[in-house]
Amino acid sequence: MTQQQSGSLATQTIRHKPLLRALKGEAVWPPPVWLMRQAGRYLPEFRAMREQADFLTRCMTPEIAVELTIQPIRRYGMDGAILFSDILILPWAMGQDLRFEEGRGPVMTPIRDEADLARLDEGRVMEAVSPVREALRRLRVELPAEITLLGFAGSPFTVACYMVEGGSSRDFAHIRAMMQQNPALFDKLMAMLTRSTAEMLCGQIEAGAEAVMLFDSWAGILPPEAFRRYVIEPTKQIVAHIRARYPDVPLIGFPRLGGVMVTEYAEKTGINTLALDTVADMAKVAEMVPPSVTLQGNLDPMILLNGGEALQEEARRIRDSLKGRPHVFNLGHGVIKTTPPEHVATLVETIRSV
Ligand code: 1CP
Repeated sequence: MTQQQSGSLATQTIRHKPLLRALKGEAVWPPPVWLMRQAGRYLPEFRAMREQADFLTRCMTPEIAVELTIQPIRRYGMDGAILFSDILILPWAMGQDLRFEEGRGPVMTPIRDEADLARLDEGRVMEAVSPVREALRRLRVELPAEITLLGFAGSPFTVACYMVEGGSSRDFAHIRAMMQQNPALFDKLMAMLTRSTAEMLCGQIEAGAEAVMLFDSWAGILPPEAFRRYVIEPTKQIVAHIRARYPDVPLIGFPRLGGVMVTEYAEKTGINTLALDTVADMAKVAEMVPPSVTLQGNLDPMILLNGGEALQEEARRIRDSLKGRPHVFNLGHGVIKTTPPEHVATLVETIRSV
């Protein structure tokens, strides 16, 4: 299908897609809802599939990735389906090894010097992620028309954190050292990630993603100047690259724990939607960013886990505080794996009963 054709198809169906409308800047009421990590271990049907294949196999087998993407939609009918995949698929596609260990999370051989960097190959990315595009193509066929299909990637800085640390980290000692002691090497890695992230996201859009999200989960560890250089600047480049090819596809940015820097991020990067973490006062941020920017967020995942009256009250408070403003209801971070599944049903019902 050409871009022209998919564009006109999108205009025909957009009326029925509340999430896509909100991401494009319309104040839809009640706000559409989806949740970060809505596919995950809190769902018994997800745990059942988990025994069949390891994490990478699940991401790279279209049948499985499609099923895991659809599971939460089947149960709760969220307005958005986020592709089941991971931000670390990109470094894996470049040739860095990756495995997920129980209790430890992702484990990779770290990138620390020129020789490590030279072993990575941007040229293999598109071929390596072709099963992801196949999953998106199948999802566009299988999902009900009113549900918006979301693609995603990690932002270059957050992906670089995992690549340089070799997995999760508490103090990010190695990446901080590289930024200060070998900025030329770090810049090279960031440039490589910026290019390939933009390309990979264009590939996801071409395969059927109707909007894409950039997860910058560790943006908040940087001081302001570094935040401008390693978070705002690469995001701006990725947005420009995608927008030149797909001007109508909305882009969501999530500069987690970015504090007051999020307003500058919203103004300078060109993203359509600013996703906010739990600590952000959504109504205050709404006063500080242009009214055309949609806000996404930001219920505390702990409140969802604990449930009860407090869950309904807090969900309504956030929803009502943004009435009249383009808003997508979400959490401030991912669903916690011990969350009772019925709390998610309560949340979706609460948001929709007005
Ligand atoms: O089977 C399992 O238990 C593996 C757990 C798991 C899952 C379900 C991982 C490993 N990744 C995922 C899926 C995933 N990851 C999605 C799928 C769609 C959905 O949201 O339902 C998405 C969007 C991500 C994004 C992701 N992966 C982020 C950004 C968002 C965030 O949580 O901050 C990050 C940082 C990762 C890295 C990662 N992958 C997996 C783990 C356990 C981690 C985090 C490690 C850490 O805390 O440092």
